[in-house]
Amino acid sequence: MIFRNKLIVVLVFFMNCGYYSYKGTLPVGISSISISSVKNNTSEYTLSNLINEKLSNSIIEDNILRISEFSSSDSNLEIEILNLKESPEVYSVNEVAFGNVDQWKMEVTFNVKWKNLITGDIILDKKSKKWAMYNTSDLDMNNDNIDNDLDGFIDSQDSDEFGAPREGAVRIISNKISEQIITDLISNW
Ligand SMILES: [Ca+2]
Ligand SMILES: [Ca+2]
Repeated sequence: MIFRNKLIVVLVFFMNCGYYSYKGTLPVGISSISISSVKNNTSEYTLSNLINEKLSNSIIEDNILRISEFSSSDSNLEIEILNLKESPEVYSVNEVAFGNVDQWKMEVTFNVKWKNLITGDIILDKKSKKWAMYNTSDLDMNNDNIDNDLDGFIDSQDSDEFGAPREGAVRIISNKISEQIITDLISNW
């Protein structure tokens, strides 16, 4: 019986730690967030939806903040996609001679502004960049010999690498942007 009580105490302790792990790093008085529709200055219109969907899901799943309407929220998040660049990344000697490029780098610059709606303070205003690699030969990302998200795992080793080249690059970048925003929200300032 004593053992069982101790076990319960230990369990409650760990459950509390888990629950408060994010809360402890959030700004004082902030428990909810509203997310404005993503402002997208690029012609890659799917970016907005992908980022919004992934970000909202992560905030809910990780129990970071309650998502609510702007009018009843402690804070507001504005995401602006500033630009998208695509540039040739890898040339082989022969291919340069023939003017071919077999890898492209897609790079998206975005800005995140997080505002405390109670005090009017800007908690975070940060510009970042995320990128992905894709092939020009229309191979599936799972079979292109490229580490598309630059995480050290290639093709079948990496569950994030699938789909048509450009489409996959947009998806990978959207995921990276969402992850970066989550990291920024729960980081100390
Ligand atoms: Ca990879
Ligand atoms: Ca790949």
